[in-house]
Amino acid sequence: MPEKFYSPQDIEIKWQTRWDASPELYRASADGSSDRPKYYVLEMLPYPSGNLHMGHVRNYSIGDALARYMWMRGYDVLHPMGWDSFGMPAENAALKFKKPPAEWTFSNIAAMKVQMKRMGFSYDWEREIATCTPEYYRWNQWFFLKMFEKGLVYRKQSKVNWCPECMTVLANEQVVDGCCWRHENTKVEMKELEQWFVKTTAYSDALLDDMKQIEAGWPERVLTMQKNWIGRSVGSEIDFALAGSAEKIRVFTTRVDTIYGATCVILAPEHALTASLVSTADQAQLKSMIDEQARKDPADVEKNGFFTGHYAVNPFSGEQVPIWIGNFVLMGYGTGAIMAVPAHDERDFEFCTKYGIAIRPVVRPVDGELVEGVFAGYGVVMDSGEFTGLPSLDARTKMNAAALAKAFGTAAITYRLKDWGISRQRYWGTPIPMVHCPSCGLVPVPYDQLPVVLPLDVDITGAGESPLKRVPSFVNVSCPKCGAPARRETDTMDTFVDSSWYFYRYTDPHNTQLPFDPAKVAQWFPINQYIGGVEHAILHLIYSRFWTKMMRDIGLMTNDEPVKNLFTQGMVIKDGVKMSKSKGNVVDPDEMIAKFGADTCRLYILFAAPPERDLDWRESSVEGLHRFIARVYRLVTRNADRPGGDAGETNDADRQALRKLHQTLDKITKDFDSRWHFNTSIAGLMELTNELYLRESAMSGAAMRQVLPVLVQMLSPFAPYTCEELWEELGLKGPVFRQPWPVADQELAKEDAIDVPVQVNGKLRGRVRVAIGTAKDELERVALAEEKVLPWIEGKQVAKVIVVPDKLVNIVVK
Ligand code: ANZ
Ligand code: ZN
Ligand code: ZN
Repeated sequence: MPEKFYSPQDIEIKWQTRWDASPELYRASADGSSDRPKYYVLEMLPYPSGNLHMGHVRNYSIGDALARYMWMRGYDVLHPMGWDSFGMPAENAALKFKKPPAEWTFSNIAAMKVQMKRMGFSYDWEREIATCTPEYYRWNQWFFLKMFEKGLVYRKQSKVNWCPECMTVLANEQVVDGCCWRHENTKVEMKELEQWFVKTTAYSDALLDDMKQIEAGWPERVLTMQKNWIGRSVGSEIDFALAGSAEKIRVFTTRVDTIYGATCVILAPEHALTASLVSTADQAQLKSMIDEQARKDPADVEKNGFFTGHYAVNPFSGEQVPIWIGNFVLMGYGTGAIMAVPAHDERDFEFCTKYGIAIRPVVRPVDGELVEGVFAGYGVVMDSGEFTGLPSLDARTKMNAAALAKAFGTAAITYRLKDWGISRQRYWGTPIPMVHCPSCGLVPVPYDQLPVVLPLDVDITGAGESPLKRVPSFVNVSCPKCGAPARRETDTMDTFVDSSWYFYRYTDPHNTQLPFDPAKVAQWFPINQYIGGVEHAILHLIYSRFWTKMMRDIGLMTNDEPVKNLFTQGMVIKDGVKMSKSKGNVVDPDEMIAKFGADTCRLYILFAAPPERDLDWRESSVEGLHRFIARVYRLVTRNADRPGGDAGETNDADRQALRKLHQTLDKITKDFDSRWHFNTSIAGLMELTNELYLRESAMSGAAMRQVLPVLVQMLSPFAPYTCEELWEELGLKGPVFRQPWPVADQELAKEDAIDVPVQVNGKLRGRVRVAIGTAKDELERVALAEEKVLPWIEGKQVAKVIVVPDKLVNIVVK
């Protein structure tokens, strides 16, 4: 058969039409009847902005290659996709284009779904979910009620960003340099509102301890980030009495062993006692400190503070120390009050030096004298009453015991992790299912009244506390308890709620009785492989882990962790910066598809860098990949109907080709099973193709018919369209990605010749190619005659030749 011209558009449209007509191709067994082992591969679901960007394409090309490979390896593969479709951009778009957020969102979803299908991603679209549909978000509400019953959600006063010009609450992303995103010169104010919180801190220890279960499958860097985010600190809480009063100030310290060196107590500006201790003259200063703390990262601000005029009593020494207010002490951590020990803590040192507060060392290094400056390590305690002479850690234990015995303190653990504020004063999100009744107070919406449906006819003006507040039909309800006129909660949920459990819903997306059937989750969880960007290392992945533990504790599952293996892919970079709309350097996947086809696009994105590394986009290499796949196409089509003959009669070209084939197969199988260096997998396929071009005419038809299907199958996870077409050209029954993955024949893969390095006096001077197992004296003879080696031994006396067969020749000359 003459070779065919590679026309990706025709091929891809043809197969896409066929795949669309047979959705069962990509369907995992719904009822667990399949006897294949289960494999759940998941990519992070996108926000439907309207366009796939190359970051998505990369994420999904990696996942799709894996999913197709796992099908071929004999698994029942769950590979779903959905839309993280609540959130602010829809409201911004509504303001800009005067289009309802729902309409904008659903048309974006439709457009992106077309793009995803065009890319040839093998999703089971019957499991598709969109988090902005009542069918989905009713379960957010259901979980909210369950957590409310368990005391895992509660209300408290908390601050929000408020633009006095817009008269609206701003999300953190809408605050630019302390000003409103729409009013460059309007300073954002902080406003106290009652808000809903989820008690993530109830699981602080579980979130840390269960890392053991996932440590083998998660990047270490992500685990470290989570560990720091949770920030468990072991220490003590100690009460300092307020001199001349019954009031006590409780401080948190990790270094109680330094307490005899405490030379002042510092309160956070928002500490409960501050207001009463600060003189009228200093109230203004206090207020500006509070404002600044709300807006700026304390790490970026110079330390400052002032003396209150009051004193606190060190319970160990009885000493009176001044009480200060300090901007680097945070109310949200520990107790909001510290004892400052400037001799042993850098931050305290900076503060006390600035204000001339005494510095008194009380710990010295175990083997040495104290030197100038701060000594922050553990050591031996000195000048500390009965504790003098103890090593730091012993002193800590004894001091904790003493504090407990005398009832002025205790050992204590504190965490950096805070409860999760989920209230948003926005429209496009899940309504919080609560009602405020003037006589009953807070009343949860009964389960049988879920979902609380988000009204669609809402005027988005960008003003007011929340758009929902202006929808009377939504706000005015009768109390579910007493029937009296009541007011519906208008806060909606943070969109991170939606993404905290979506992957469970994929196992049972149409369930109307429960978020999912626990039996189905038991079949598929934990997720075998989750793939996404490292920017989700903390929030999304901590919330998901929290949500799993919460769901486990209400009896929906037995697994402690949602994700067994996590893979974080690198960014897509162009001209030195991240490819993004705001940088104006995006390459549009649609344009690439139109020019080269989806297969080339997928091949390029997997070839250009190992998946975990950043990928530097280069247009010229895209063409290289396109030439490669066209080469494969021509090779296969022109050899597809070469007469077979007996497989037995192999010639030398056959042997060379088969060797390369099985070496490549071995390599690609290993790449999939270990580190996913698809770039080298694809490079291997290029080498194999070159080899086949070289041997083509000498090869037997039988060998060719052995080689081509395997080549096509190996390429198919990366370039599914072209490979499906070639499979058909070869007269084989498809689909190619449901064929069993071939097994590399190690015998055929074995090299029969080998390169042996030749050294002269221990320095590498050349190599010789010999048959494997060449005898010592023959190897020595060849090495001594090697052209590159000759100049180094000519005119010298060969004293000795050391020969290690197949490995090395070392010639010693004098
Ligand atoms: C006295 C002391 C002496 C401290 C010393 C450290 C070294 P980590 O390890 O990060 O948990 N601290 C406590 N509460 C604070 C707050 N609300 N705002 C700012 N700083 C606070 O840090 C614990 C240490 O941070 C505590 O131990 C306290 O300073 C400070 F040689 O107490 B330490
Ligand atoms: Zn504004
Ligand atoms: Zn009531």
